[in-house]
Amino acid sequence: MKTKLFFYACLMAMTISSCSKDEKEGGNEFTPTELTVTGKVEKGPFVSGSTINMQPLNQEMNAVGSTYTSTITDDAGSFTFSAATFEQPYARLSVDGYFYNEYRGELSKGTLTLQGVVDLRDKKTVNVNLLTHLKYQRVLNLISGGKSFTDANTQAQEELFKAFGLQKFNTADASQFSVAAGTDEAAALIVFSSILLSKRTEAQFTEYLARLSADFADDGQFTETNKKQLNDDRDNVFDKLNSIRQHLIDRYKSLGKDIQVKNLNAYADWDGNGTAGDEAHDPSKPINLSQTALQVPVEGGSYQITFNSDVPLYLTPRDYEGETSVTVSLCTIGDISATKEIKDNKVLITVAPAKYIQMRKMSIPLYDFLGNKVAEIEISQAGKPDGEFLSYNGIKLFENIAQQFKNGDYWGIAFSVIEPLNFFEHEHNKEIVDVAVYHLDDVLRVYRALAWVKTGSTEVETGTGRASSMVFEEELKQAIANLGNHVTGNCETPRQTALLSADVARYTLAKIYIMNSQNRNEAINLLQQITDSQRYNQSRNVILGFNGTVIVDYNDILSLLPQR
Ligand SMILES: [Ca+2]
Ligand SMILES: [Ca+2]
Repeated sequence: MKTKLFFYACLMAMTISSCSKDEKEGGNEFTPTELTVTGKVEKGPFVSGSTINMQPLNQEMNAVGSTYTSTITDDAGSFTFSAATFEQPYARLSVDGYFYNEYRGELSKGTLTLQGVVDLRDKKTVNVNLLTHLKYQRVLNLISGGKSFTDANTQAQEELFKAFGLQKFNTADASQFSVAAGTDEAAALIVFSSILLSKRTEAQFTEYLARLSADFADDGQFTETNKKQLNDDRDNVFDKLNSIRQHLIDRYKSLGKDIQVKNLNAYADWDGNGTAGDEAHDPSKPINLSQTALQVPVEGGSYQITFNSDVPLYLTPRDYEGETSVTVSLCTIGDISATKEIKDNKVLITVAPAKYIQMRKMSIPLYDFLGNKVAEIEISQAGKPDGEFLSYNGIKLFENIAQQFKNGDYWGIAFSVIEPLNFFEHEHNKEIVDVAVYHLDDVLRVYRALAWVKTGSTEVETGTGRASSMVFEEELKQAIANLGNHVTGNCETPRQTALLSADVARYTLAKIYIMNSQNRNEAINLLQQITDSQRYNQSRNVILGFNGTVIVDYNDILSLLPQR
């Protein structure tokens, strides 16, 4: 299990209002100007009292003049720098404080420093966030290499966005991204920040940011080691996105602000192909399969299904943790045995010969990279009439029943079926198909009732108390309806013991009527159904037996019927 620990970054949104009188946007000339810089820490991580520094810079990004210091003055993270005169339009902003840890839903235990370098001529909202922080050193390096602030800032951003597959956001400067804005950019920033924070402690996070900043600063790229770490971070964050999103919404709500946050799935390069957000299937572009259902014969076969899809498809969902096999205690319920692979927009399926007695069905879901099920192929395979159906437990149970009948241990049978019957009742509710293999629940109920008949008692234990054996009437009627009309005869295998004939249920119910002096006519009727079936005669007289021990004999039935 991945740890639940998660940190969210401190993100500052700083609006900068300027009273500059003589700006030349985009140019290098700048008239010394008095500016009032007001800002806002959006996320409330920088609680009241956290420090904000603003250092004026020259074109070479060297500090000029003294540093201005301010503090966060409210829970919303607002701050103001009183009016000051700037010789150049550049400033480094740095904030030091506690931040909201979204994974834990509490404030961080340690502080964090974030920086950004800004062009104060930009009248738009200027935010300092993890994006601006990570590109900060790179911008400085490029400027010291001779680039203008604008060129350096543009290049550093393009390099950084490329590293995270965020190229489509190139046109908007990261300093305009705002986590609370409800936009695509906000979502991208949230996911980006989440990936960097991942499950780190504050100390680890600070160290990691320093490492990444230094790596990115030299050439606008991350080393293979850091790339791998970032990929691991990305993978770690994937299944936390919903909680991250909710934590953000809740956090802002507690601060009195309702924010919108987009579904975060589309804002990281989950499949590592260089583009974020191209992993999810677009439902408006239907996926066409050449076939959506296969009817496979007993002997199996190989099939090829072609598809076209807007995104690559996968046979297993993301974070797949192996087969979840349904284990059923008495029946072997194997899925259809099939191998499958996807190759060149084709699903190749090879189905093995059927092993099981019953018709089997399975579906092969197809997923996009994010694990959304986007299509499905249904497969059904005919059952093998003499195929397997008992599990090890099933074999043991029916071996035991046969042995107990042989030994005359009828009480033992009556009680040994209680647990498996409870199990079946449970499984019935879940609609697991095993009982339908051969209505093994009905089979067990017939054996239970027959065992009580064999004890000679009309007062029985039902598992919930004592009752008349008439209590078995309804379930025996159900068994007569459900079980096959064939000869069970002398059972030599657990399989034969399990495939009980409805005739045994008819006999058992008739005996119960007779023993309880009830429904005499119906008893006769049931017994006559057995004799009229022509399934038995004087030489084929075993209706039920176990390895030579006869339990129900045709002659027993004849003796119960009135002489014609
Ligand atoms: Ca590097
Ligand atoms: Ca991608």
